[in-house]
Amino acid sequence: MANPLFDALFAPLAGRAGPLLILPGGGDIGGPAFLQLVGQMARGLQAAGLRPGDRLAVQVAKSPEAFGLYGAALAAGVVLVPLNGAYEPAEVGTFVADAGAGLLLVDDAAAGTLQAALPGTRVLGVGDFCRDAAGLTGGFDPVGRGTDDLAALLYTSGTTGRSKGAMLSHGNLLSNAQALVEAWRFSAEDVLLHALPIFHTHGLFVACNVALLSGAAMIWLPGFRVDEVLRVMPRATTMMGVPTYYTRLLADPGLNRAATTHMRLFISGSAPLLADTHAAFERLTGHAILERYGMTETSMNTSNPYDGARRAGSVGMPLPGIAVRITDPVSGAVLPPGDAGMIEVSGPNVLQGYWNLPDKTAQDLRPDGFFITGDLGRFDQGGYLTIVGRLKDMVISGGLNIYPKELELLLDALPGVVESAVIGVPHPDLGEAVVAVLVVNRKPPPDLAAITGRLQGQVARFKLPKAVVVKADLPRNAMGKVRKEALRAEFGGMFTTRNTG
Ligand code: MLC
Ligand code: AMP
Repeated sequence: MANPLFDALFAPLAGRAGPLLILPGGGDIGGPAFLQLVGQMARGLQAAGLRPGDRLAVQVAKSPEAFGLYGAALAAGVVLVPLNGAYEPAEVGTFVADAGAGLLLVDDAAAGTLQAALPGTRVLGVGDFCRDAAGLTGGFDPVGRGTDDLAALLYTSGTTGRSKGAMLSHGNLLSNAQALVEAWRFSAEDVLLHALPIFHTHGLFVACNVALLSGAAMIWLPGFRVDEVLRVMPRATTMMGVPTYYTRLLADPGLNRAATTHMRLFISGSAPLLADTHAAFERLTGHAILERYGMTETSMNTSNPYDGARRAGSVGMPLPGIAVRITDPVSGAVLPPGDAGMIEVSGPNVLQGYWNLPDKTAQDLRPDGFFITGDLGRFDQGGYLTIVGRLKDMVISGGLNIYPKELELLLDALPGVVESAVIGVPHPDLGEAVVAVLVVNRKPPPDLAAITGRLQGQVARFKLPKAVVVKADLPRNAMGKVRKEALRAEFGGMFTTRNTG
């Protein structure tokens, strides 16, 4: 029976001669062995009672098994809900409940804590799950799926503080992988240095899908450590990363032309790559980083060209089969090249909608199929898109999105806090860092040093403010809305001027 993503990405592993995963400690996992693992885990999902269309939530550290669960979910027709390992149990609980997940797989060490925190959810340690699955007998035939069937539900928080599950179909993910393999010239000769986490679009769908579809191998690092990345780079041909990866590499004396001679392509995305970073990387290594633009809801939308100028500060042109237009954020009228406005995207990559949120879906997806990204951009006459800002109130820190509203709701509830505004300010390592601006009650004022601690346990640690400052009141416009741009102007230099001044 047909199963579009499984057939395109995983089934060909049966005939793969070379390695699929190259492990940093030594040893490889070949295609047939990995496919066998995927089949076992698919049987395990069925044995656990999951049926096609059911949701499987996964909060598991990056490992071959964690990756195998993606293939297993596809084979069993189950919708994968990958979760950031940094999420606290309360956050995990929100996602699992919203998705109606029939099973939550977690690291073995976390199973007890999570089961206690989420009594209504079935929680299993991934090690136990794999052991049980390995004991099951019989083969596994992938269940039939159609192009419009859901493959994954990826949660993004929202500007209202409420999380939204982006429904991604087989057709969404497959079409994007095909476009990227073509645009970036991936082939079975490639070895992708994979240091990204696999609970987001970038590490899972961009990186893994492209490698699987093209037959490329992946050097499978558990995370991004500069020394480790430089150690394995001579075996790689390509790397994908968020801008922080490139600024950290640049800060290391080990990055030079010799270290990158074996590489044919460096790709950056998920956050703006500073033109300075692009230029410094090219000066030092001779490689022009290829910047692309995408998001959870749409996978990748635009890319700088493989051949032709990779322009610093631009995210390139629409990928094959994808249309991008710029509209007036108020009237929705389509704007001509040169004008800045809302970036809207349509194509086979655009999500099916938000899980259980028909109103939000209708708000973000126009009747003609264009998705309103919340990003502001401008096309130049040559067809290159530049992102000039964001209309959505969101901070991107080290490639991870943080929604101010979620933190503001928690901060406002703290004793002594009258109101708060959370902003992102430039940060040399993370691109943007979260700063909490508070208006406090003077009797008695809260202990600022303890504020961040008060949020611990409620939200993932990467979301915690890197600084907390106090103001007598918050600047507001005539409508009463907090003028965050004024706060960003006031506090914008707090991390970047320290080293230069
Ligand atoms: C970790 N920390 C962060 C952080 N990552 N703080 C802010 N922003 C981040 N991104 C904090 C931790 O909470 C911890 O704090 C401390 O830093 C050290 O944690 P760590 O895990 O050792 O950090 P490190 O390994 O250095 O991680 C930084 C990073 C990582 C940049 C390598 O965040 C990363 O891999 N980012 C990539 C995210 C990504 O894949 N994004 C793609 C999304 S998809 P404490 O207080 O506990 O000590 C998408 C669509 C698209 O956006 O277009 O691709
Ligand atoms: P996410 O919701 O995690 O998928 O994040 C998607 C958002 O990341 C986009 O809407 C953009 O705001 C941002 N983004 C992704 N790639 C780039 C890029 N190359 N330059 C600037 N912003 C980017």
